Amino acid sequence: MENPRRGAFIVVEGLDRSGKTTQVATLKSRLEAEGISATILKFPDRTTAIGQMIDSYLRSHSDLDDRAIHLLFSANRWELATSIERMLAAGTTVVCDRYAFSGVAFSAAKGLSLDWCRAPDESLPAPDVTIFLDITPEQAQSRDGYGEERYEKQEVQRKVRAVFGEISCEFNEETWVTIDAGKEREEVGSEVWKTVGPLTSGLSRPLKRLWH
Ligand code: NYM
Repeated sequence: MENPRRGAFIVVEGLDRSGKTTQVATLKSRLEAEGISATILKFPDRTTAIGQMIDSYLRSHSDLDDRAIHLLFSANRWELATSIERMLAAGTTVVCDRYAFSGVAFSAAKGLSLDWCRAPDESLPAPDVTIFLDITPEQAQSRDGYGEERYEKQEVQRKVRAVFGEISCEFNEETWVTIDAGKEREEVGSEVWKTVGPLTSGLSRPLKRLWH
């Protein structure tokens, strides 16, 4: 029988090297320790054919027009939209490492308009909460691995952070939670759990759509 309460859709966003991947993995373990079925998704999903084009672009093995790569990032989310909905309906909590907000922030930081950037993601499943791991570009730069991929430059990250700030204004404090990710990993983890804990009993309200 289908679970009457759906799983929660949780998105974790942030600048490059803000600790998203670590926090997403910690969150999944915590959810499972509580007996909650949880799946991690990561965007870009570099395993699909579209994802491989994105991967090549991010590693600077290929060049693409700014609008073309933006649309590929969005298409990469659309390829997984139906499976996200199915997992949520089956009662699984979906934790997503980056989503459409990264899509808008990184492309708008290049000078594309916010409206143009938002359009291709319109009607994707909307997260129940977005956790923004906030870090300064200076803190990010001091972390391991920084600078390996396209966009990992302070001036780009500064612009991206500013666009994330603009996007956050459209949400209330229940749907967009900013956490200082410059703190110790464990402290960030407990703040993440404070946000996610109340959603773990499942939700009966319907899933919303971007950007409504
Ligand atoms: N990125 C990610 C975008 O430019 N648009 C998007 O829609 C998404 C999901 O790709 N610099 C950028 C942000 C990151 C890079 O990095 C992916 P990572 O380390 O795989 O999260």
